[in-house]
Amino acid sequence: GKEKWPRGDEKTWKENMRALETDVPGISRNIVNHVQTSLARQAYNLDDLGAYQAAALSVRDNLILNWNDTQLQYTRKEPKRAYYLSLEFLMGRALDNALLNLDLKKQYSESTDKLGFNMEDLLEQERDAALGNGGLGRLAACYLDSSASMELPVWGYGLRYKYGIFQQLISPEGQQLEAPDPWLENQNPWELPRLDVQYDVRFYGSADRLNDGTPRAVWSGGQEVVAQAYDVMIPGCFTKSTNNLRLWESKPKRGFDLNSFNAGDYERAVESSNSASAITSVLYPNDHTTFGKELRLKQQYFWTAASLADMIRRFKNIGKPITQFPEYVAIQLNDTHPTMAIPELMRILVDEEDVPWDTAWQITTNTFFYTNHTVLPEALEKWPVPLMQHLLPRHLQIIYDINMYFLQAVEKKFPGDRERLARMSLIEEGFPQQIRMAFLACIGSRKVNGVAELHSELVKTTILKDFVEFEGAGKFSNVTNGITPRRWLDQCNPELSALISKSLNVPKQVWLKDLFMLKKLLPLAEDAAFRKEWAEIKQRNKERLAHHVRTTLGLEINTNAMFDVQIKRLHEYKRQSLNILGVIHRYLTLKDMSAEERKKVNPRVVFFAAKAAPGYWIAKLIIRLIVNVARILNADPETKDYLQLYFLPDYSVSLAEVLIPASDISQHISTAGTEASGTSNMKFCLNGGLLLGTVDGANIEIGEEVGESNVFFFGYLTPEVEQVRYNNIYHPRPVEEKSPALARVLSVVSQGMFGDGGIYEPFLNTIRQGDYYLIADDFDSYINALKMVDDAYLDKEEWIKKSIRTACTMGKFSSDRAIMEYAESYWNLEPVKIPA
Ligand code: BZD
Repeated sequence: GKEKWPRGDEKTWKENMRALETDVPGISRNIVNHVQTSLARQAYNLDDLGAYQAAALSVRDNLILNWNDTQLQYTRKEPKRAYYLSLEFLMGRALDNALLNLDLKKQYSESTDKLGFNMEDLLEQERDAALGNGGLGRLAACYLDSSASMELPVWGYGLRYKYGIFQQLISPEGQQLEAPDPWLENQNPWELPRLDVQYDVRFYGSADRLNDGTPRAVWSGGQEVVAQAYDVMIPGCFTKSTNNLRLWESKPKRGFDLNSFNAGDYERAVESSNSASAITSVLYPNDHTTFGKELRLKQQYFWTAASLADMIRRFKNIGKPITQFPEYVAIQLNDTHPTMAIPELMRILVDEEDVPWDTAWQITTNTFFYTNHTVLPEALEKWPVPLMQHLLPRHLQIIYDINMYFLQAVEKKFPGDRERLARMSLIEEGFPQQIRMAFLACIGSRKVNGVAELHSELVKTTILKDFVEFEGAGKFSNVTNGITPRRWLDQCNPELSALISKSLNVPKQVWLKDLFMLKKLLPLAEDAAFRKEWAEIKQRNKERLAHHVRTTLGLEINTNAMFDVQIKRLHEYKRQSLNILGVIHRYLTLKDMSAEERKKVNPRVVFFAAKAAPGYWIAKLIIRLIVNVARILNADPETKDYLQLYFLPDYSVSLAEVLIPASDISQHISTAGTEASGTSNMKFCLNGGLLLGTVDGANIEIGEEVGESNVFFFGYLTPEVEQVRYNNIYHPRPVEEKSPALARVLSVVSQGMFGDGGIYEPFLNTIRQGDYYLIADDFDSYINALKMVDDAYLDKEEWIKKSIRTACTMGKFSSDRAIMEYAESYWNLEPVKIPA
């Protein structure tokens, strides 16, 4: 039957409801309207920033209309929903992406043109939303894009940090300095505050078991803060589907400390308001380690508690019994950061909903899914028991209870195996005792996955081996990461996208959502005219990058050289060190040559961009070395035409969008077995850059797709690494013996070729002693691979063929494929069509 209009005069409502503005006159009217009213400005005083803001607000209007229709449809249809819990969403800029997804790019350029502005310039006005550290946060952003594009009812939940990842500055000596990133300063047109969506979140206090024959307890006292929702609209590509990313901000509770006010202690009361706001003030800039910090645990609990309260409220609106929760809700845990959601759901079910323990555990373990992103032992999250006891006393009780029942079950399956119990306990013995979050996430989830084939195997055979033996292998599987081809091809490389559409003879609407179609272009690798167009686009992308570096840094880059790029967080395991030592080796080799010999060398420009965690001293030292090597190389008249080196400061999503399409070769050279997947490797290849890498993470699957002859692999393999490490400790050999070439490089560094050699000693010593990341062991193999790259580049036509073959076999790495795997094999989610 026809639904009744909820209130007032239906005709008056309907006549006045706005439709999407999709033609140039309508768009112009809307932009001017925002200039006049939302911004209170005029044509006379409008600058690029103002014009960007007005354009963004007008785009937002369209997003809101689609968002409203989407959410209404979800409410009506009551589909199962999935929630992606991530402490990080590294979104980058929104305007260009929204225009592409709404298919309004052309119209907006025309309109802004008419209003006297250049769209490209306006896009540059937007600050990156940089609420993430690296791959993990960017993956979350790609998955939101794909969820909306695949019309899946998925929401993201995260924190609205006032400060995103720090801005990186490089001092004249090459020291990394960190400045805050006040990204909200010029207002953020992409978020909607939801003043009606707020939850109280408790900390501290005490937990008293009722001991009335139920498992219930009462948690009271302590401090309460308010979680306030901000919504960010996530447009799908060429669909009305527009999902939501809900970010929480912490605020003091109104009338928060009446006692202090009444006692006339105004200052103390205001202080406690500061402590409430502090929870969401800053993103922790450490990837792979931030343990033991109380504020970090506060962030984690604040966010999971608010998100769960919101989900449960929404679930209750459909009026189903709580036991059906897992039939309507799936929650994906992005690493262990949201693991407190597991005891929190138990607390809600047991203490507030009066559900028996076993039923509650069943509901919980059918709701959660856990994605692991690292097997590095030092990166596994643990929280001190005393801290948990202090901050979240009820949750500690629940974790103890979960552990008790769990260990009872283990004991039953493996009677008398005390060592196994100690290994598998959620509580690690020590001073202090620590809670092992990966174990809690594992036993509290329905499925556990790694992010590439090799990594998922390593999860099963190393950190969670005992759990596979206990629960069976069926719970553990793989979903290889993916990237969105919208941002990472169409947006960042519009010319290549246009060439693909032209050559496939289909609009991009089709192939951008079915990336396997690129395979059809493979035969064109044999077509000289196509190759020429392909190569010209790469060349223009290189010039665009050179232009960017010229205007931002004032440096002049040789665009006739091979562009060799390594951009990622700075980490010993990612081995930027291997790359810079290789660059020094190349420099020494050039210096050894005669001027005549040098003329035969292929010129190369090496780019680095990387942020180091502020407290990661060795990582910062490696940056310092890169910067100082660059200074010497770029000024050496004998070699600078053949080898240039640049460290581009403040790596970000928008810098990646300029660098990636310009690369001829990119480096993904982690010690085998350490990089869970990597995702920029996929982005480079999709843009026709070749890959130089170790047999690690998703490199392996990229190799399988593009074929061995189109990638450059080197180095020890994962199964060999353990033995090499053992030998490095128990049967050490000097660097001179392992690699004379490397020994020479180390000696010129330590003798001061790049300034004060002494300061690099601590870094050099990590290679001389222990060499945990196998720098010396892999060096010769690496240099050999670089030589193969040089040789291959000499045959220009063959190189272009490799480039075409690489890009056209990247179908598997679309995040659309990845998100559909999650939807189908984990969440049991169906797409929801949004009617026009
Ligand atoms: O996750 C990365 C892995 O290192 C990559 O191999 C992988 O491709 C991506 C996506 O799966 N991990 C991170 O980026 N991790 C973090 O940024 C992080 C942040 C905070 C705390 C711990 C880790």
